Amino acid sequence: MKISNLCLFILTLVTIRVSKVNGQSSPIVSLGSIKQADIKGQQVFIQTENGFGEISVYAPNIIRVRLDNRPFGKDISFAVIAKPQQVKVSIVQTGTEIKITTDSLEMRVNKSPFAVAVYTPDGKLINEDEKGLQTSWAGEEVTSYKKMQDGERFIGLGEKTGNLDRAGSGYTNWNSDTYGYHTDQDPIYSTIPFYIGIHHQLNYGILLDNTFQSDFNFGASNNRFSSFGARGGEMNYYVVYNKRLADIITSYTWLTGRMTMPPLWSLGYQQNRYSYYPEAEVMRIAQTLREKQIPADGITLDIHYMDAYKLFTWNKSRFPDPKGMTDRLKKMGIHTTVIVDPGIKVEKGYGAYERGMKEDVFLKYADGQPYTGQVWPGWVHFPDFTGEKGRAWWRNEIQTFANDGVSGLWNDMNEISTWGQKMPNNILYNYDGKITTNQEGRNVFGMQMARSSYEGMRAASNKRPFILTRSGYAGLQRYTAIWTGDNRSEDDHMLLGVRLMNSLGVSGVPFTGMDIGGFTGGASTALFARWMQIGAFIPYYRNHTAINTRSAEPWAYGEEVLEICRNYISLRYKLLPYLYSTFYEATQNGLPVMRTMAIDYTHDPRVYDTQFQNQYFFGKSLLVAPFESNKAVAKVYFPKGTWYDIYTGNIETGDQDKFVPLSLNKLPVYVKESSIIPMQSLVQTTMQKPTDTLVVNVYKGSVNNSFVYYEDDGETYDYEKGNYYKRTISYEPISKTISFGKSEGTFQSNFKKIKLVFHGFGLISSVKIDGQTTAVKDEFLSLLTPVSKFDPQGQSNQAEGYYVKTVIIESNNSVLKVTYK
Ligand code: NBV
Repeated sequence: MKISNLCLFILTLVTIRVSKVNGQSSPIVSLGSIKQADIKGQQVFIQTENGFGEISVYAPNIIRVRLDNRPFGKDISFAVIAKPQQVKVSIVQTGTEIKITTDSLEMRVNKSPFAVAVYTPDGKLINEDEKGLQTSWAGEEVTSYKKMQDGERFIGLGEKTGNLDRAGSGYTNWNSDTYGYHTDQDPIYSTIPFYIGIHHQLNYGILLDNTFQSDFNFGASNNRFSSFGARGGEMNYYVVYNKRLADIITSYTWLTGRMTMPPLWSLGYQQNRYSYYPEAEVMRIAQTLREKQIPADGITLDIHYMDAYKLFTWNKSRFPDPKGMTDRLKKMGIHTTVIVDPGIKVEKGYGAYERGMKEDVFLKYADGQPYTGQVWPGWVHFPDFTGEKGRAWWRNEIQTFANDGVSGLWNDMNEISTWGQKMPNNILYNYDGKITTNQEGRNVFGMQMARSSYEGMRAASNKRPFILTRSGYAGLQRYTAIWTGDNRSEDDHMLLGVRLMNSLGVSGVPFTGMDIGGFTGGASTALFARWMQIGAFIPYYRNHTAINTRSAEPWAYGEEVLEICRNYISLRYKLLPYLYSTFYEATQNGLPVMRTMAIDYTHDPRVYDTQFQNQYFFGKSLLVAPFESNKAVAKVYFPKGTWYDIYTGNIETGDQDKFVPLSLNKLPVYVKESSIIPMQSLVQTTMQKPTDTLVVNVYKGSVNNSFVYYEDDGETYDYEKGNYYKRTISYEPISKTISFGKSEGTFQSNFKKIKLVFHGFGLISSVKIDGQTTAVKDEFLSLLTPVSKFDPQGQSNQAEGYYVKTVIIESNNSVLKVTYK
């Protein structure tokens, strides 16, 4: 007998033994062996002893595996929007296996028993079924078991607590309202069943596209496998392989879609609390922001704006003239976002209830009675967002907000949250025509509510809406930003929030936020200051706190903290050109705005060290090191390369960690060598025009770099028709050149001049712009105004900063070449 046949024989024996335990048949049912496999184009249709398989090549580096122990049902996905590409693929079948080979990977499907393994084109193992376990069913629950590779790490899975590296942990996806959750609580609000495995200098992604309650095990309580499974439905997963981790995110967001450009105002500072009312209070907050020179772009109204919590109504004694108020706020440069909850009060004569009943849009039981649960308004029904009828109804209802001048919708309580938190499973969901139960519908409800909000607001005008959600499912980034719910005013929560957002980032969601300052409890002065600083470096910068907690506006903690807040909010506004371009990048390749160091330094073990795991990049250049507010000193890890302290210009050499002193005045932020960071002059709102000079900071380095600078009107969808301004800025240290590519698009840039700022270049004797020598100036650069109280060195009012060389360039739209000596 040939060795391979002998192996097969032994393997078959093992399989038989697995399905028999002590001579009795096992309750674990696997697919068994392949009986028939038909190759059709890029697909293989399989019949096994106990079920069915369908393997489809979606792209050279993406393969979908669909398995069931009964004939496949309707193929519906709320996550995946990509259609299989035409791919050059060879599919070869022998007596023992089916080999699917593309330019980027090879999948080998073992016939007896059915098992899959994925390899790189040069034969390195990426991922394989755990022999003897493969995919199996325990009752309705289906699970795929993958061999745990030596030293394998796991990141992603969206909004999940715990460490960056999830090895040794297990997680469940079941969207839940978890007020004041613990830092290791699971599940919380949102489901993204996508993770990235990392081992042996390789990385791959797996998306389990199944909306039932799902479970992921990365070696929790076992040393044999990592597994993913769901408590019903098909095994339906996508394997993604790219050499670079960043490209896996790009591939994943090719499958599940990317965000569209956010309104520029939504990147400005947002002031929030549960709840600001009446109108006079809202206006007082807005005026105070302006008086105290705290740049801001948004105010958010929580549930008290409604009449008895009835959706689509205003409490007229608190808000007699909503349109007038939103207009007045807009004149001050402030946009209004209102909270929307999905529960519609059951009350005769209440318009939304009457219309919803008439149009039959509410979730119901099998006997046709609408499901009734209890939330803020009392007993309510819930629109079924998983069906087109429910979504269309909502799109229409929310027009009232657009008419009232509301710019953003904040989708809350959409897990679905009900008092008691135990929705019965016999509630039916439309699920795009499939009709299913709460078991399959729940996890996708929140995302579909946010989708309806987005589509409704988009239909209302050509203005980009801001949509925020608490609950979601894979692909939510197409419609909405997400925030991490009811966190606590504690140091651990601040840092957990950073990890939650970093994890959402590698799971395809760039627009994320957390309640700055903490929702429950009250932050200490130090914690509040630190949190407000970190907030300047997260995608959605919103301060929020619960009802009956202490005030948490930037001025609520005294003069020094106010100055710290002003410093960092102002810095955020100056960084807007960099941030907006980073968001543009997210729309193009799905890369997040907030990036765990694992994206760029995937195979550096120190990135996963729990003392460094919270460090992250804001965009591609800024390394942020967040620490507890009570620490006086902490270790920062500098990955390979050279790093600049953003405040002092001091150089740190990478590939080592270093103790740095901490002060409440300053958040440690470093700039990666060769970075290009466009900035602008300070404005108090994004509705105010900055000066006409774009400040382009270049940090000396040893590697080539480029930055895609992007600008548009910041508020409409005209950019989709080409009305944008885009140019690539490149830096080449060897030839000592900084060049500005030809601009693309029809939009006229707001900036007529470029101020080029050289950081770390030492003496520059001459700079030429397109061959013409130009004047070089020395300038003292200081990012923060001094706040004396928290300065440990007592250096009081000395502004921290350093000298840089600058040149002014008259900008035009054609190629510009700057050389320096
Ligand atoms: O609408 C009130 C709150 C809101 O402020 C918070 O941000 C949400 O996460 N909402 C939850 C309802 C319940 C709060 C206990």
